[in-house]
Amino acid sequence: MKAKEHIIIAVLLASTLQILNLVAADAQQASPPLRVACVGDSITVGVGTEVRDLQSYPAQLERMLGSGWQVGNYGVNGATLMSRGDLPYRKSRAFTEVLRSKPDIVVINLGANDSKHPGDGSMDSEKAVNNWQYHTNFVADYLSLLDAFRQVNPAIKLLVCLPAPAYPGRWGINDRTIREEMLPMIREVAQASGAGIVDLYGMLSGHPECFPDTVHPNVQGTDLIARAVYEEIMNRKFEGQIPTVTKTSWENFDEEQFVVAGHRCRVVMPESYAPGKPWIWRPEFFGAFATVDRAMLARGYALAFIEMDNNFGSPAAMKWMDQFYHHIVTNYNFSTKATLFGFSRGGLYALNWGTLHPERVACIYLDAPVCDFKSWPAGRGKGSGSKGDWEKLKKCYGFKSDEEAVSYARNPLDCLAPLRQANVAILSVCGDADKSVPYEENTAILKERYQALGGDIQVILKPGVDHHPHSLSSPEPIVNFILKHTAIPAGPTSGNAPTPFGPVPTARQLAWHQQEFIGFIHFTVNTFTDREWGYGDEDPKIFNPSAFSARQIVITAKDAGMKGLIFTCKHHDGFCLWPSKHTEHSVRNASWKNGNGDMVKELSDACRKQGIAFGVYLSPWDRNHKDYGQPEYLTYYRNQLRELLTDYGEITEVWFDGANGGDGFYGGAREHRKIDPKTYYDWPTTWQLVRELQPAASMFSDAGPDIRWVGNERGHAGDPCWATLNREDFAPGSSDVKRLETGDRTGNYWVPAECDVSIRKGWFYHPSEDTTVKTPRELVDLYFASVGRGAVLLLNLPPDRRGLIHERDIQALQGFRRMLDTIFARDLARKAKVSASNTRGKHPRFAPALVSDARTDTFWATDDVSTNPDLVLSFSNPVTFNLVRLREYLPLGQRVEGFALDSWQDGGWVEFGAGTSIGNCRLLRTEPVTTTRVRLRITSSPVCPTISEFGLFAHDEMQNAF
Ligand code: FUL
Repeated sequence: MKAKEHIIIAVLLASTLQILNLVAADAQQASPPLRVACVGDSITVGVGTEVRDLQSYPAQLERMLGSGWQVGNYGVNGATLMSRGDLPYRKSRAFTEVLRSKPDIVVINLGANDSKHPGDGSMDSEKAVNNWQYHTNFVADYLSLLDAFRQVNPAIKLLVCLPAPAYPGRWGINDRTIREEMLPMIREVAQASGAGIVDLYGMLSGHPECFPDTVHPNVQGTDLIARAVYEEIMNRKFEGQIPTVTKTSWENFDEEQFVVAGHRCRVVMPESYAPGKPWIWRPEFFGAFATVDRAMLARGYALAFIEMDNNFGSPAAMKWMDQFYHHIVTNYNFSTKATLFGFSRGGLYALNWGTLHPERVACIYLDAPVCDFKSWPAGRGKGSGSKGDWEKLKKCYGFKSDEEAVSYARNPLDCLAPLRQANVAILSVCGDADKSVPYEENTAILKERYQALGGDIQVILKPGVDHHPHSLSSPEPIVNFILKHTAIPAGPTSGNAPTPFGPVPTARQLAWHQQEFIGFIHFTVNTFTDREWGYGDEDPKIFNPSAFSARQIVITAKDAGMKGLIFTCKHHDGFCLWPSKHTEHSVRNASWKNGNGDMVKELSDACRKQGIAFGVYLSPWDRNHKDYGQPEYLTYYRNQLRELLTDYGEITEVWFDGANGGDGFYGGAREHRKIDPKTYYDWPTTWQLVRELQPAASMFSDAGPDIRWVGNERGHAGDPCWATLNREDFAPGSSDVKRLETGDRTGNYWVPAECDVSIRKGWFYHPSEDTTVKTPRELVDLYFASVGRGAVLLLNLPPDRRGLIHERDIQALQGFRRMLDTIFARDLARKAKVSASNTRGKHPRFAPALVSDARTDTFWATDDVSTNPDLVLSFSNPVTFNLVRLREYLPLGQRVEGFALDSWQDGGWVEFGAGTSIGNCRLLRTEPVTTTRVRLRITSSPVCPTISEFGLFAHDEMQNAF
């Protein structure tokens, strides 16, 4: 905040708070920050936003208020204002903390949970909570709460919020009760106590778009709340009409403008998105020499921009870029990998940010880039430099002298290794006669160093060209470079795609779907004690695999076709397979490698080397830890998670097990500890940590948020198996397993199922279970019951006491792989002529033939009105098959609810199969069918279908191959 504004705010506040003699600017400079305490329920916590510590209303308020202020979030999920409510705020720890913090201002947003009563059927009777029965205490309870705040600071400013509306009420929250009964009571409280009112009810009425789950505001909603509170603190009236997102346009494309971290941002959206929602991020010079930007927009890429003029890729700019990236990935669901453009000084931003987060970068296109600020703006080489810019650069990097600046060791040219490690490809387009940013001092060195590291860099040198013009007269090579590295094949660029239906997968979920088959590795002290659940008192010394080989494990998995591995870094016994700084109960005290081993490191490195993904399992239940059951344990758990998500490269999946509480060692207490799985773990906070540290990682639990447990450990998905779920009805370790198997057709989140099952009887290796290894055919059946119903198969391979996958398991896996490869070796549909009763806009982009082009990013679609179309595969000679594979195009949601299959027999259609959900993949085994025509009929779909595959195969029983 500027000094002048600061003084004005201080003056306003001083008058409100009746604090005298605080207004002198000098005194204000030295005074401690003014403290605002935000007291409330889940809306204050930020439930409903993706990144709470940035997007909850208190976080936004703190940014608005700027320096000199401190805003504390004291929200408590589910809290009630009334002390006889089911979760009284006054009994929470947060309340004690607010009092202890002696705030200058308290903002109270409570009441929604007090409105709960079962009267109007908005909640099922099982969970019936009746808080409103105590409503006669509401005013008195509110006044006494305000009194408690006044007692710790008599000069306190109190602001009471009229709760936000509910669209309609859920979880028993009753909108009518709030509107008709509670609002007048809160007004009465304000009048009696002299508190100010923030009218969230009025401001947010008529804005259901701010409440995707009907109760919790999204980031637009929390932004409005923050503004209203801000204005009230400043004693100004806020009408709530300032839109957080301004809809504009750029070159006839829809554009949205908004503010992140105080910087103006813009996102230009393509007419329809390419699969995975790829995006171009220019950190400087939006719209200049934009030939490539236009070409990419036409191909379905979005353009994104945060204005950071004159910051030269400084460390501060990196922080704003981080916030912007979070905003884009979470609010727009764009790909977690950005394509960075670095024009001229933009090179500093693109390369610096890419180096910090190489796993978030698809590729980098540079154009006459600055790769070392000593060349420009310092002008220490043969270029002219720019004196003014050099001064600005020193200031924003915080350099005190020229010497300090030129000895800076973190120019992009000095830090290329992380980009290389993540295989980020770079293209640089330059003029060889650039007098401002000389080629020799920038791209030439970049090329030499990146190549020396083994990096992929391509340079297009324009003879005789100076710094301008940028780009190429024909942008083809640049466009192709981007297409190649974002894995989007060049294709038709127009045609109006159908509107997505219901919840759709995020980029991270799409990447997870594509894996289809992954592996679990269960390994810990149990392997040496012959148990399934360790008690937590095991001597770490017993962990001593005699011939552990991460390579053998990873290669076994990869050869079986697994696209990733999830490792039990810590199971319920609490023993950590990495040397955690937070406990002694780890490999550091094992006999293995004399305590010098780190198995998480070895396995994650091996996965990366073999090109498969790596995920972590960190058991929430810890039978070793003394604090298990107490709040302190949560800090321990999150510290461990932080280690795993920081020190081991990219993590694609984080697995939160539902098994919880019971007997254990617990630091010597040896007792039974019971926790409430719904409340103890405060999952939203942990989930947020994962989002911050590994935004591309999918999180698994009974309640998602990204992937759900399938409800059984047999490896079977339900039939149907919907990818959608009302995930608020679930909590890790507390769920309706039948519903997890099928999902909720009308679910409001995309939370697809993952089927975990072990290749043997147990999850850990036991010699006595060598005879229980599943046969190849059993494994194929599991594949059909999981992948074949749209889920991912997570198959456990337990290393034995040597630290190797046992020979019997390997044999079974090899047999399984051979069977699958044989089954899917030949898709008979590839040679069919394909026709359909309807093709969307008769456009080739949606042609029926796209169902058999062996690609999942193309699809057949029909006009919006055609919801029961059919599609026919015709063959010149009869074909015989007994397996059908169908796939929907997931980015547009799960659309089909019923389908049937017919074959042409003796001059008529005969139905030979039918089903309900399709989703990512539906495998249907049938009796052998011989025919010249096969028909797919969509029998039920609320909207036009989008089908990306219709394949015909012959499975093992027909081939007699096994
Ligand atoms: C369960 C655990 O209790 C088992 O030991 C195993 O880790 C399995 C994958 O999840 O809940």
